[in-house]
Amino acid sequence: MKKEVGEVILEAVHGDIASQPDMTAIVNAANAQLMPGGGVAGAIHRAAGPGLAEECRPLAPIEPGQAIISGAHNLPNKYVIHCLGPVYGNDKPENILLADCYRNSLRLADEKQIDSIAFPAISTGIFGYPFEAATDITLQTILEVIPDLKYVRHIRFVLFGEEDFEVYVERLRDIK
Ligand code: AR6
Repeated sequence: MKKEVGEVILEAVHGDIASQPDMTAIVNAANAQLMPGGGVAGAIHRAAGPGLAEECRPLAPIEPGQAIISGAHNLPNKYVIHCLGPVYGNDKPENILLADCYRNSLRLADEKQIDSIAFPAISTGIFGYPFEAATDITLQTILEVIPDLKYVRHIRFVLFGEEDFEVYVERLRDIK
């Protein structure tokens, strides 16, 4: 499912964030220590190999809402942007911190002249953010940032669950 917004293509796919070979950058739903974990972080570090954790170690810890960039090691991409989402019910205000994740990741990508970037649904797994509320914040933030982007022209959302994918399809369809 693709939607054009100005000069940018928004796309939702059902799949694995670590298997997006046509994207210049992928985003990691990281932990503060930037170490391998479960979910997205586990999949990314497994596919990247131990060099990714080694490169990230001196950049940790990061704060909720912050984004940093590294190489992609054995992944088929050029960069990984690591973002720490808020833990729902704990890191507050969680809607602002989640919006910061997407805003800071996109700004960093644009600074690096990255043309294409794939996001997972940050904070909606182990960190417990309700999926539909997180999706609304994500898309609202991205629509706010799009007019400022000079290089990013393709933003993909990679959803692991079929139902999660359907939520994105519906929300993208609703964008005027
Ligand atoms: N590709 C795309 N999406 C995925 C994948 C995958 N391979 N695996 C899970 N998801 P999570 P968080 C979905 O838990 O909530 C880690 O252990 C998943 O269904 O990866 O930000 C870190 O080390 C959910 O919708 O990230 C942190 O400690 C979404 O991706 C903590 O979990 C995010 O799930 C971060 O928690």
